[in-house]
Amino acid sequence: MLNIILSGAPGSGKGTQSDLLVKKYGLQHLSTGDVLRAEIATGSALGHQIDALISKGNLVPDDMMYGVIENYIASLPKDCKGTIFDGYPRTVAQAAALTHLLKKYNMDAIMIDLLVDEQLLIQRLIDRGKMSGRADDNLNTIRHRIAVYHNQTEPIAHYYLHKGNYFAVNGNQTMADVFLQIMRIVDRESKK
Ligand code: B4P
Repeated sequence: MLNIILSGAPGSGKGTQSDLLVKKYGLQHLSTGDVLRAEIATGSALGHQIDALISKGNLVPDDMMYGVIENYIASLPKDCKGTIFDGYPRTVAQAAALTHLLKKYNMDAIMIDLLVDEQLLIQRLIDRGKMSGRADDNLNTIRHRIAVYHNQTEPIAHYYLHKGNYFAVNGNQTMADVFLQIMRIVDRESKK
């Protein structure tokens, strides 16, 4: 079993590469962004709280995310080939929580970090915003999300580097070329 944390700045291609990984390797896929947007769509009180944070480009609190991940891991099928954690963890506290939860089931995860130049991130998200209508895909919010990423998410690279589970990928290339790099890592690591 191989669990993969797909990390990177907003617009780095986490969702895009997750879809390719699911098709190629038959892995489960948890996108915390999708889970949060689904809660917003229900119109619940919790959804309103989440919307207020996401639409300004802020992260949802760690304790709120913990419940989502705990329930997800507990509900994984016994014959699961592994999970792609797309956009989780986004803070060092979330990384420590994930290690703890996976350990309960004798599991671990590798981190694949999609590294993309800032100008390209901004361009991709502005382009996506024209189609998706996502409230957080506008220039001011994108800039704030990138700042939040540098402050809160980037430090998790050191956490996984220290654990010996960190792999960087050049995410500036085409979707297919980024996927080739990821496949090389997954094929090698899944044999260990
Ligand atoms: P997410 O839904 O995770 O999304 P994202 O970071 O905006 O984008 P992603 O990296 O998936 O980019 P995509 O593939 O779509 O997060 C949204 C928000 O939810 C966060 O800001 C936060 O508020 C909240 N949240 C989520 N998880 C959380 C957590 N754990 N804790 C707290 N809060 C949390 O790619 C973007 C665009 O680029 C697409 O249009 C795609 O087609 C294009 N693209 C991708 N790869 C490309 C390539 N190689 N070349 C050209 N274009 C490419």
